[in-house]
Amino acid sequence: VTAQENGMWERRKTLPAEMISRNNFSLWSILRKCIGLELSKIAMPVEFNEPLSFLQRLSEYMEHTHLIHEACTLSDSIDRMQVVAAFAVSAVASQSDRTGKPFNPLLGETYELIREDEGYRLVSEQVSHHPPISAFHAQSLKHEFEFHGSIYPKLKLWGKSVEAEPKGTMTLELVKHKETYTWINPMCCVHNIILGKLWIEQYGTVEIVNHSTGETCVLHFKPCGMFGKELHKVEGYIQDKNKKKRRVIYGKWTECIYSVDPKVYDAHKKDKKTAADPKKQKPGNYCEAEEADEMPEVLETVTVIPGSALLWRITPRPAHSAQMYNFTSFAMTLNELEPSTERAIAPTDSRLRPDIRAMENGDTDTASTEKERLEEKQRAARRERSKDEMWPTRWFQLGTHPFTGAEEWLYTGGYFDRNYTDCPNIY
Ligand code: CLR
Repeated sequence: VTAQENGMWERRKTLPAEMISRNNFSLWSILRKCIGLELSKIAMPVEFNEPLSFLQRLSEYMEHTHLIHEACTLSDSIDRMQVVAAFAVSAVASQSDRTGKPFNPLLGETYELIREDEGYRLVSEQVSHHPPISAFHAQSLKHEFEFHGSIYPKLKLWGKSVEAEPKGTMTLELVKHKETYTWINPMCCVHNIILGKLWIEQYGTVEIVNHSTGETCVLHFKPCGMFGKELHKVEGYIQDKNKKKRRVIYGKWTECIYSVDPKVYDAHKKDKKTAADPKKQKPGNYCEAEEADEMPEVLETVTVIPGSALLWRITPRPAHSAQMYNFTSFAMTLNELEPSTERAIAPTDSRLRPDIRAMENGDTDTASTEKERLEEKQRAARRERSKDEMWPTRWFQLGTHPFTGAEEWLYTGGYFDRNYTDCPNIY
């Protein structure tokens, strides 16, 4: 008896079609004409896309929600912080090797994600077109946590690479502990847009603040550096409100995250320093300007310091991932339309976008014409609105973040009441 016959429905494990090779397209021939332009305004052939909307790609922050549930069960706030730190790292882990460009969401587009098995539901909305801003709000089904924020991906073309700064604050509230944590995600860089193989790097300092206790966690996402030694590494520490270091956090955002006592960490470092021979380092990946910046070979996995606790380990990608935009199993499911009839999604949901659907089915021509049609429809609607008329967002409103004091898109509620009569017609 299959799951279907059993009345049980299983999420799909694969996409309907394999991806189409990009070999015939030179990215640089398109981008060279666009130096200095804002990348979000550049019309790229659909061959460079992946069959997801940016709203769906952002939902991938939720893949490791079990960590939030785990944090909720811990009674010590430092213990909670270390699991929240693991969650913050895990949230960007699916970005590795994901060099497909998600579809720009249309203004007013929404995306919902209900995961009863993981105990949460999420809704997101494209609240601004220029600049592009996506707001999301996730809540646990049992009111244990809320996780929300907005992202304005600010893109810069830097010669051989595209740098994306994810502007926007992530806020995690643990209801039972009356705690609010905030942080800003690391930078994301796509290398080798002129020649060579595209690859993704994330770097920068992420500071997680527990506003209720004053405890912080500083995480350094290391740039790969000249010898590739630091590739994908994340290192940092948790300190209490008196600035005393309480835990060292280390690992790789592509693999795993550990926590260890600072004294144990320092002792281990000292031992290693006397043992290491600097002459053994090979200058492997120093590049001339006209060469590609190959991704350094992953030399070693994370060296575990005895006494460390494993906080998180990545879920391996499925075998067919390479033919499917390097999607994780989680990403494979995001554009699936659930057969259940009682779940009437909003008419603005990303799953109903015909261009993304066509691309998912391997029909690039339809994807391309539909994408153009939708974008033209959006421009026509723009012209209809008078100049000073603000776009009426439906589920989020601009307000003040109660902890950071900054301007923030806040969920106004009610999406799951499923009254969609006044939703805009964007498809
Ligand atoms: C990374 C995780 C951050 C939020 C974020 C913002 C911008 C995104 C980036 C993520 C992933 C990579 C991204 C980028 C915008 C454009 C870029 C999707 C999700 C793609 C890969 C650029 C492709 C274009 C090239 C083919 C030129 O928290």
